[in-house]
Formats: sequence, structure tokens, C-alpha cells
Amino acid sequence: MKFSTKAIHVGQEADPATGATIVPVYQTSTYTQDAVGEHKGFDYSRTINPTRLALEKQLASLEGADYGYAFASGMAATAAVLNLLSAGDHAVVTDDLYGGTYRLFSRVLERYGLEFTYVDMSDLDAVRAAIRPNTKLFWIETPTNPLLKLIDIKGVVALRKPGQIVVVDNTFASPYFQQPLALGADVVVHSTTKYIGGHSDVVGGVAITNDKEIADVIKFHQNAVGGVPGPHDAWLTMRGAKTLALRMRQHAENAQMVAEYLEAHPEVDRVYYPGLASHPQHQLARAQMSGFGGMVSFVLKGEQSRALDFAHRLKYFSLAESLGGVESLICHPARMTHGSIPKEDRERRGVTDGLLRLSVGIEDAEDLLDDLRSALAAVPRVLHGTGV
Ligand code: P1T
Repeated sequence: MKFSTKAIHVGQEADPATGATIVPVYQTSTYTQDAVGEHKGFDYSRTINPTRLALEKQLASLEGADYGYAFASGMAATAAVLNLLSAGDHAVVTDDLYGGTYRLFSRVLERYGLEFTYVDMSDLDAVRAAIRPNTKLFWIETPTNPLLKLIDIKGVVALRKPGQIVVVDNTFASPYFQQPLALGADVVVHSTTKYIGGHSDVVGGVAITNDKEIADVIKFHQNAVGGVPGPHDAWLTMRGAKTLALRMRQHAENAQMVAEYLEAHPEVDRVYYPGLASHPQHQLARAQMSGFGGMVSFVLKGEQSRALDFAHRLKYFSLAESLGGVESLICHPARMTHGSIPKEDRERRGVTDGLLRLSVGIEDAEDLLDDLRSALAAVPRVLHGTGV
């Protein structure tokens, strides 16, 4: 079965109770049992819910996996995967990553005795050098948030020793453009809030694996800790995911046009997009991904304060956190999504006050380009005179 067929059919057989073609929202917390322990496989909705189960099957299939567990948010999915570690264990983490993931690791999990080393994982020598005797996990985001760096998944997998696991946060690429398990990773995590849900109307997460032992631990924690999505959120996410392939193709097409437009503009200093030939890891992107996604970051020339001035002048790109919805968004990572990373660390990693991040939506590309064109024309010039 091919990708879109899975998205529309796996886990989504007609409802056995009624024949409903579309999986119903099983808005129930509990299930009536015939006798104690005698039931139809469902006993309590934190543990199992038919709507959530359908979503889990659908999303696992999109990553080519046997097991998937849905959570109330991407962070809840991440926290569940980190439950694979115990106090004293160490993880090597990409130094460019979602600020909330950094916050979870540095301000919550370090207090529980886990250790984290942040390195530029696009440099495999740096990854190798960060490995310690107690290293148990490699945490990869690729492309990274917000600098769109690429990490060589196969390269990191080749460094993995028995007992260590490689986890890929595949949120930016989506399973349509990148299949980390096929490249040897052990676990994939998504914030389904983003491309998978696709309509900015629901928060969710998922953890996916082919490894039964790992799956059992994640499932145990899903139930024991309880960060599960409600049935209606599961249903919205499942509905969104049906059109993932169509949307991703349009996101990528629009983002390529936007990235090329910005790169050629005299007011733009630098553009980060894996689909540009100028991206330092464009070849790796071609090898590892089947498309380059919808996220584009860039820096304007001149004072960093121009960034927010520019962002406020846009009409179709809303100033908002998050990404991956059909509508275009613009974000100022330093003050928004990555504000929880201390300024010094953030700037050392390249997330400066001048950086802007676009989630390029699937509106008509000409309208998006016009919007960028007008805003660029309206910000006070730096190139031809007085500066800002
Ligand atoms: O927001 P939540 O569903 O909990 O997902 C967290 C998360 C995990 N991983 C990546 C790569 C992410 O980008 C996110 C959330 N990111 C944003 C809200 C953002 O605007 O970058």
C-alpha cells in the first residue's frame, strides 16, 4: 500500500458497531463490561480508546512501523520517549532544536538525573566526541528548528552501539518527505500539531517504533503517566493526516519559490532552506529526504530590529508560533519559539534577534510572493542610503 492509501485506509475500516464509514469520535471515558475483565478489548480511555487507536494505526503505518502511541502534545510524546532512560543515563542532543524540547531536557529531566550534551550533530565527529560510557540516546531533529540544518540519520545510526537508541523528531519533514526508521533510527517522534494535523486546530504528538521492547515501554508510560489526547483531538488529527501528501507537495513547492525569491532579493542577507543549492547540506537533503518541506528561515540585511518591522508588515503570514498548517505563519524564534533558550546559548547557535522563520502555507504562491515583496519594499532601506 502506498502513502496516501495508508493515510486514508489504515486503521479506518468501517465502524464494526454501526458501519459508519468514518471512524466515530468515541467520546467515552469508560466501557461497560459483561463481567469483571470481560469486555471488547476496551476498559478505560486513558489506556485505550477506539478513535485514538485508529489514529495510532494510521500514523504508525505512515512511518512504515508496527507501533505508534498518540499523546496530548509533541512535548508529551517526547517526555514519554525520554522515559526509556533512567537517572544517570546520558543523551547526545542536537544543539539546534525546538526551544520547548531544550526546556524539557534542561529544566525538567536534568532534575531527575538525566544528562544531556548539546552538539552540532550535522558534524558527525562532534557527535562521536560527545559519546560517553553512559550514553543511551541520540536525539536528532532534522531539518532542525529553526536553522534548517540537516543531520545525517544513517551517519548517527552507524555510531550507535548496542543498548543505545536513535530518536528522530520528524516534525519538520513529516513522514511524507522523510522516513527515519527506514534509515535505521529506532524511534520517530512528531508534534502532530504541525504538518500531520495540518490545520492549526489541534495540539498532539506521537511516538512510533518498530521495536517491540521500546514500544512496550512507551505504551506503559502512555498509560502510567497519562498524557493522552482526547478522542475528538485524535479524530481531528486523523482527518488532517489523510491529506498529508497533497499538502506537503504544495508546502514544498511554495517554500522553494519563497526561498529562491528571498535568496535573490538585495535586502536579504541569508536564507536557510534545504532545497536551495546554496544550502551547505543540500546533497544530504537530496539523499535523505524526498522533498525539502515548507519551512524557510532567513535574515535581513542591516539592523536586527528590521526583522520584527518586516514581520508586522505582512498580510498573509500571521505572526504566530507553530508551523505546518495550511496558512502561512511568520515567527521570530529568539523571542517566541526559542525564547526559553538562554540568550547567550541561543546566539552562539545562530538564533539571533535578526532571524525570521516562515512556515510557508498552501495559499496561492503568487499571493505569498506579493506579500513578501510589499513588506520588503516597505521596511526602511539599508542598501541605498541612510540605513535604519
Ligand atoms: O507543541 P507540541 O505539539 O508540544 O510540540 C513540540 C515540538 C516538538 N518538536 C518540534 C520540532 C517542534 O517544532 C515542536 C513545537 N514547535 C513549535 C511550537 C514551533 O513553533 O516551533
